[in-house]
Amino acid sequence: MRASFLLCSSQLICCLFFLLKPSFAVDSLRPLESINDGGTLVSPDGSFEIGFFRPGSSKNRYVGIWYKNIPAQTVVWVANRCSPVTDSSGSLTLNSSGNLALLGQNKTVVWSSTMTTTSSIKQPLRPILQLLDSGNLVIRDEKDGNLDTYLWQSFDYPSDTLLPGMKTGFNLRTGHKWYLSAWKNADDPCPTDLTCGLEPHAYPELSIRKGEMEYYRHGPWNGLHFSGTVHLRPNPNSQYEFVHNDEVFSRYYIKNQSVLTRMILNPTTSKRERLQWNDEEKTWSLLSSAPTDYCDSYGLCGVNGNCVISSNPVCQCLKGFKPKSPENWNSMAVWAEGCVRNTPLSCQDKEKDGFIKFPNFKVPDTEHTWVNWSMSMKECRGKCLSNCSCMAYSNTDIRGEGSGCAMWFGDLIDVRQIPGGGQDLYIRMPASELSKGDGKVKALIIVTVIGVVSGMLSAGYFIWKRSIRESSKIICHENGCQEEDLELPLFDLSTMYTATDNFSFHNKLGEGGFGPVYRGKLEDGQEIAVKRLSISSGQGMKEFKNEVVLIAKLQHRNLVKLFGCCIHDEEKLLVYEYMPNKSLDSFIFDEKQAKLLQWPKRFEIICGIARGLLYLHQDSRLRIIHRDLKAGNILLDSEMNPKISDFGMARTFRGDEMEGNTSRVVGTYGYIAPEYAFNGLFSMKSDIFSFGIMVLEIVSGRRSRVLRPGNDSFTLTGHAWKLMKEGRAVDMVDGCLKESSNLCEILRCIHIGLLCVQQCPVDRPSMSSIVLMLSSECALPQPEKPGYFMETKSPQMSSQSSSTNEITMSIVEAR
Ligand SMILES: *[C@@H]1O[C@H](CO)[C@@H](O)[C@H](O)[C@H]1NC(C)=O
Ligand SMILES: *[C@@H]1O[C@H](CO)[C@@H](O)[C@H](O)[C@H]1NC(C)=O
Ligand SMILES: *[C@@H]1O[C@H](CO)[C@@H](O)[C@H](O)[C@H]1NC(C)=O
Ligand SMILES: *[C@@H]1O[C@H](CO)[C@@H](O)[C@H](O)[C@H]1NC(C)=O
Ligand SMILES: *[C@@H]1O[C@H](CO)[C@@H](O)[C@H](O)[C@H]1NC(C)=O
Ligand SMILES: *[C@@H]1O[C@H](CO)[C@@H](O)[C@H](O)[C@H]1NC(C)=O
Ligand SMILES: *[C@@H]1O[C@H](CO)[C@@H](O)[C@H](O)[C@H]1NC(C)=O
Ligand SMILES: *[C@@H]1O[C@H](CO)[C@@H](O)[C@H](O)[C@H]1NC(C)=O
Ligand SMILES: CC(=O)N[C@H]1CO[C@H](CO)[C@@H](O)[C@@H]1O
Repeated sequence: MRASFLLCSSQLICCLFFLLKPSFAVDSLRPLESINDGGTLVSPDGSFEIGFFRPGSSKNRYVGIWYKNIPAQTVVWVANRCSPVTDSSGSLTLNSSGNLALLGQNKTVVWSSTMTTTSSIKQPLRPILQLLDSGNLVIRDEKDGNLDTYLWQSFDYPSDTLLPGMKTGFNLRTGHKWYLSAWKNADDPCPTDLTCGLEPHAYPELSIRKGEMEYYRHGPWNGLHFSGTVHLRPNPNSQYEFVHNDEVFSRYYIKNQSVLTRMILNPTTSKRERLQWNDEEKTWSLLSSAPTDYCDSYGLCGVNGNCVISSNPVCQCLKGFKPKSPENWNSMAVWAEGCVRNTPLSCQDKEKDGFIKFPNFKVPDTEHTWVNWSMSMKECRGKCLSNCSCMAYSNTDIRGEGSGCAMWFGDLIDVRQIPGGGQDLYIRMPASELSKGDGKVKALIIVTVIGVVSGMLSAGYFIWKRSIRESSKIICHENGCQEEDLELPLFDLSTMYTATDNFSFHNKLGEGGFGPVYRGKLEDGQEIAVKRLSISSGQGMKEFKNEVVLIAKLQHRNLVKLFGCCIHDEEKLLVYEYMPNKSLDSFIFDEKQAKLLQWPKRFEIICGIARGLLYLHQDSRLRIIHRDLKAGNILLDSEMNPKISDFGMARTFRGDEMEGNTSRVVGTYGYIAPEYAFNGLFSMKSDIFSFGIMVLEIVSGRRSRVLRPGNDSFTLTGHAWKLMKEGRAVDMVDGCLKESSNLCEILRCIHIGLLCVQQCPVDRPSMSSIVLMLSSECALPQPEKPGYFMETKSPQMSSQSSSTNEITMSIVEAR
C-alpha cells in the first residue's frame, strides 16, 4: 500500500520531516532526502508522479515521470535513459548544492542533473525539488521569491514526449536545444537517432530527422500552423505559440486542463503523433500524426518538383520548370534529378522578372533563407526582385493581411500542394514565362479528386506518350509481340553456367510456373536471378518473347528489372536483378517471418504494389494486364520494397481496348477473378481482383486458398465480407499486427481489398482510384458481395507442374 502524504495545502511552506521509506509518496524533496524503490513524488494536483519504473517487459529500472491518474502507465520523461539501474537498489537524492543525483548499484552515480551555467553562479540557499502540475520536475531555491526561476527543470531535457507548455526549439545565446528523441523500443528508453526539433535556419522550421537525414519537414510556423501540416484539424482546445527572440521555440497549451494530451515520437512508426486520453475507453486515441502520406517523403520530387497527392504520378514540375531528365522522369518515374527552368533567369534584365503565385503550398526547405519578421509583402517582393539569387518569397505570418518576409535562395526543395492548407508562395519567373498562357498566369493545379478524372488524365498522358514513340515498333496480337528494336543484352550460356555454378542445387531460389529460378553472380559481382525455362514447360517461345519484350520496356521501381536474356538452342533464360528478401509469401504466411513485417512496412508494400500496377495499367506505354498477380510474384528487395515479377502471362492492349477473352485461362487459383476463371474474360479488373486478394492476405496473414479445415465454408473473401458486415473486420487482422498498429489504416485496407474483390468487375475500382484511396482519407463506398463468397466446386483444373496451389496453372474450362 502506498501512503499518501499530501497533507499540506500550501506545498511551498510545507515542512515535512519524516523518514523516507519505500512506498511513500511525497510532494517535495529537500537536500539529503531521497526517493527509493517504491517511493514517489507527486504533483500538487495529483496528476503526475515521479519514481522508479520498469519499461515494458524490461527488468531494468529507470526514474521517470508518468500520469498518476490513468490506468495505462504512460511515461512522459525519463532521467537515466541509457544507464538503467539493474537491480532493486537505487535512490534519487538532492544534495545541498541543489544537484539531483541518481545512485545505482553500490552507490555509484548513474545519472545527475546538470545545472545550466547561468543559474549555478549563485549557490542556492535552500534547494528544493518539486514536480509541478504541468509534469515539469524542477529544482528551485526556496529562498528565491520568484517562483518561475528554476535552477534546473526536466522540461529543458525532453525525452520522447512533448507535454503542453514544453518548448521545441533552441536558445541562440547558449546553444541549448529542446527536441524530442524516440525511445529505442517499448523496453528501452535510450534515445535513438530519430529526433524531432526546430531546424536553426534563418526561417526556422520543424522537422523529423533520422540521424543526419532530414526525413520529414513540418515546415516553418506561419502564424496559424506549420506550413506543411496536411490535415489541419483546428482544435479549439489547444493554442500554439511561436517565439523568436533570444530563444526560438514553439509550444502548445491546452485550454481545458482536464483533457490529457501529449505529442510523442513513435519509434515503431517513425511518426510524430498527437494523442489524447479517452477516459471512456481507457486508451490513448490518435488525434493526428505526421508524416501522413507519400508526398510527405522529404524531397520526393527532387528540386523544383511539386508533389500532388491526388494526381498520378504524384510528381510534376512546378510551373515554369521542366524535368531535368525527361526520360527518367516520364517513363521511369525517377524524380530525384528534379526540374530545371524552362527559361533560365538572367540577372541582366532582372527588372523584367516577376512572380507567379502558388496558392496552398507547403513552402520549400528553409535551409537557404533570409527573414525579416516585420516587412510588408510589397517590400518583400521588391527585396527579392533586387537580389538575383532570390528564387521565391512568402509571408512569415499569413494571418489577416499577412506580414513578415521570408526569401529563398537557390533551388526549391520539398514543395507540395496542400488543398485547403499551406500558404501562398511566390516564385520568381523570367518575363517570358509570365507572358505565357494569354497573360493570365495561374499556378498549375491538377487536383483530381475523383479517380475517374485522374484515369482520364492518365489515358491522355498514355496516348501522348504513344504518339511520340511511334518510331519503335511493337506489334502485338494474339500470337505474341514482336519488337524490332529490342535492345536487351544477350548473355551467353557459358556466362550463365559460371554465374550459377552450373545451375547448382544450392543456388536454386525456387520454382516458378515455368521452371526453376537460380541465384547467380556475374563476374563484376552483380547479383542476378536466372529463370531457366524448362524445356517441357508450357512457356514456349511465345511466352518467353512476350515476357522479354514486355518487361524490357517497363521501367518502374515497383517492377522487377530484367537485365537480359539468353537463348541457346532449347535453353531459354531470363536474367533479372536479384531480390535478397525473396517473395512476399515467404513472409506473410510464415509465423516467424511474419513478425518481421510489421504494419507500416506491410502498408508500404501494399502501396508499392498498387503503384506498380497503376503503372502497368495506365502509365506505361502499353496497357498491360499481368494476369498472374499473387503474393509469390511480389519480390522484395533489400529494403523490402515490393517489385512485381513474372510477366510470362502478361498481355498488352492497345489504348482503346479494355477487355480480352481467351480459351486458355492461366493464373493461380485463389487469385483469379471469377469472370476470368469461368468465362475466360480478363481485363484490368481481373488484375484488381487479384490485387484485392493480396491485400486481404497481407492484412490477415492467411492464404486465400487455405481454409481452416472443418470450419465454416467461407473463403477468405467471404470471411472478410462477413466480418466487415458484422463490424468485426478487426478479427481477421493477423495476430502479430495487432499491437503496434494503426488499426484505422488496417481497416481501411480491408475495406479497399473488399472493394477490389467484388463479384461484378464494373463495381471494382480502378488502380488510380485505389492509389488515391490508399493515400487519402476520402470516404469509401460500401462493397458488394465478393467473388467466391462461398467455397464452390472449382472449374476443372489441370495443374501443369505440381499439386500445390501456389503454382501457376492453366485452367481448361468447359465453355
Ligand atoms: C552535489 O552534486 C554535484 C554533482 O554531483 C557536485 O558537483 C557537488 O559537489 C555536490 N555538492 C555537495 C555539497 O555534495
Ligand atoms: C558495482 O557493482 C558492480 C556489480 O554489482 C561491479 O561490477 C562494480 O565493479 C561495482 N563498482 C564499484 C565502484 O564498486
Ligand atoms: C473539459 O474536458 C472535460 C473532459 O473532456 C469535459 O468533461 C469538460 O466539459 C470540459 N470543460 C470545458 C470547459 O470545456
Ligand atoms: C525589417 O524590415 C523593416 C521594415 O522594412 C525595417 O525597418 C527593419 O530594419 C528590417 N530589419 C532588418 C533586420 O533588416
Ligand atoms: C542576395 O542575398 C544573399 C543572401 O542573403 C546575399 O548573400 C547576397 O549578398 C545578396 N545579393 C545582393 C546583390 O544583394
Ligand atoms: C561446371 O561444368 C563444367 C563442365 O560440365 C565443369 O568443367 C566445371 O568444373 C563445372 N563447374 C562447377 C563450379 O561445378
Ligand atoms: C471472344 O472472342 C471472340 C473472337 O476471338 C469473339 O467472337 C467473342 O465474341 C468473344 N467473346 C466475348 C464474351 O467477348
Ligand atoms: C473454427 O474457428 C474458430 C475461431 O476462428 C475456432 O475457435 C474453432 O475451434 C474452429 N473450429 C475448428 C473445427 O477448427
Ligand atoms: C526482413 C528481412 O529479412 N530483411 C532482410 C532483407 O535483405 C537484406 C539484405 O540481404 C537484409 O539485410 C535484411 O535483413
